[in-house]
Amino acid sequence: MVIYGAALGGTWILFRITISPPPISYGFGWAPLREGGLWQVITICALGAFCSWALRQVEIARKLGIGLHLPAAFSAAIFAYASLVVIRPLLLGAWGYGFPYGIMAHLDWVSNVGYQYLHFHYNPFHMVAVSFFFATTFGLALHGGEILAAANPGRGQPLKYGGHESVYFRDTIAYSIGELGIHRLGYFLAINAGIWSALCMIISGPFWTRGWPYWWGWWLNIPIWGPHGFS
Ligand code: UQ2
Repeated sequence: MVIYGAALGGTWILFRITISPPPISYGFGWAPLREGGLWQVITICALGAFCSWALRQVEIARKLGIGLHLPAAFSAAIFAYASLVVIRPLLLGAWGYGFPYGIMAHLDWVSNVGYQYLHFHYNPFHMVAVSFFFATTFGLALHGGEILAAANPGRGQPLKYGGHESVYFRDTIAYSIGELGIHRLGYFLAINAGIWSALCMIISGPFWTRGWPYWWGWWLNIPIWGPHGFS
């Protein structure tokens, strides 16, 4: 269907191929295939595939007698996708609010929606999401570096392990979160990155329609600044 949609689109330049959702005027109705109908079918198939995949992960985890952490984490990613193409469009009144499928097209959508709210970095939930993304990459860099360091002690030297890893961090920053702890932390940080990303989009439009910088008016208007405030 993606290739069919690309064939209808008038370009085979990879970066320009676009499969757009229906115009807003279709509301929640079905659109003809070439006017967003393909996007609707592709979205249903994508969500069906992602959810089936999550259920398959549950099946395999149960077979192996292990926890359901992996499908639980994957569900955060599905939630982030669904928030853009189902939840937010449902709250706004039309499938046309979903993002278009295409390399430049989806980037343009992100840029346009960002400027619609003047400065998206003032969205407090976006701030939280970005902080979680940064913390995730920081944590994985620390953990990946630590594991590779312990696994590569130098030619002829014995392999190092958990004890050395904890001591390394106690010596450098006076704290080690532990072998299991770093994985719990990574799991927490990564899932929260997805969840807060989804939430920062769901609140943009359905619950806040002005520019995000104006949201911070509450801070300028609190009475501790005196009777005149910042105005
Ligand atoms: C750690 C530990 C590991 C690790 C890492 C740490 C032995 C092999 C990376 C250190 C992690 C810390 C101090 C938490 C950093 C905080 C954030 C928010 C990224 O202690 O135990 O196991 O890999």
